[in-house]
Amino acid sequence: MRRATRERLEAWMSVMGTRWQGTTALLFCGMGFLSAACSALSGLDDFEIGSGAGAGSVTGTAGSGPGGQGGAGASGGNGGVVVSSGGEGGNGGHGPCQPGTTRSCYTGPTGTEGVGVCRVGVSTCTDERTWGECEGEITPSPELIFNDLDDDCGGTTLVDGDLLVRYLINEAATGLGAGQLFDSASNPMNLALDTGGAALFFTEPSPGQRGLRWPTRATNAMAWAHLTGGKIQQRLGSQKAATLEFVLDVDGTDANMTLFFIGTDALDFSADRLSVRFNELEEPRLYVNGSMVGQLPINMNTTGRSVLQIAIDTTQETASNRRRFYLDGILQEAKGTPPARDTMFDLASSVVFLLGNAGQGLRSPEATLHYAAIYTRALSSLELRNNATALLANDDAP
Ligand SMILES: [Ca+2]
Ligand SMILES: [Ca+2]
Ligand SMILES: [Ca+2]
Repeated sequence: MRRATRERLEAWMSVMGTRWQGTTALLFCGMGFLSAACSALSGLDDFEIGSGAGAGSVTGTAGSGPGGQGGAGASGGNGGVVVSSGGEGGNGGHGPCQPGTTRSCYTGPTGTEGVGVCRVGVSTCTDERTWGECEGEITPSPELIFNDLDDDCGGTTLVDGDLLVRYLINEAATGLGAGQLFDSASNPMNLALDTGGAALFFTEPSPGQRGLRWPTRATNAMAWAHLTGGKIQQRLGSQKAATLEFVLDVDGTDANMTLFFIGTDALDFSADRLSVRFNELEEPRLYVNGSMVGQLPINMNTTGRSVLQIAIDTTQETASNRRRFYLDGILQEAKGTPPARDTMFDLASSVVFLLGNAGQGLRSPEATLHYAAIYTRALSSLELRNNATALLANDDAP
């Protein structure tokens, strides 16, 4: 590659009637032409250019790219002699190295090293002056193992990949605490607390089980945020799959009392685009684009603190698989007509996201919400069971 570049440049210069000379070439480079070729020339003879090397120049610094920074500060000399001093290549690069030397390395996604089970490894410089395999590293693996370890290295023993929002609801043991719910997913969307006249407060019935308590039914207390342009609209809008995950303890609901609401009008529960609300039998129902598409035929007033998970994937051929309801990690037979195949979440005009509800008739349930999360895909049964096991043990720091 390097040879070919040089040959091409020599041929071009020959055509131009110019004898190849380093100085000329470097001046030429200094004019900013053919920067990639110049970068290659600046590394003549002594150095391999990193696979991610970018533009260089006679006075410039090394190219940077996916291969990290491979320094190549160059000074021109007569007769085409180019003296370069190269820096050490970054992670993933193939810059020059001193045979036998070692460095730490990591090939997993940025930000996962040192998190959970993930560890950096060691790479040794080979006789060919390139960095060898990264030995001993541990990179993320699917979070499927019921082992109390963070296998996918996202910070919890839960599935951390494809997470959209996660509210651990551990901000305080009592009272109102920070006054908001913090989203622990990336690019956080925190929720403001509207107490609806003090009808909302933090509680901690047991260690590791902090939650937000609605002490009476039919209030307008809620945690909420504007959606417009935010990550929920961006990553869930027009998609066909998601997982909704809650830890909750329901004490009383009336028809249409709302646990979870994404919709166009906070004051109207029927303006929902994606929501979970209860029927008069205290059974949770899933609504997509304003239609009821699934119902868990279990009175949640009888189940105590529970993990409720709803996995949605409208691409599934089998209708019942387009929404799966799980209670404490166990798949349940659901009622209601599943969504039509390939239904997409219509969030184009959605404006608010609520936990609890300020809607018609003041429709927050009497309940404690310990945890809420959204994923951007339908988690597998194994993943849901893994999460439920962890959340039942601790919904504050799973
Ligand atoms: Ca694990
Ligand atoms: Ca994890
Ligand atoms: Ca909690």
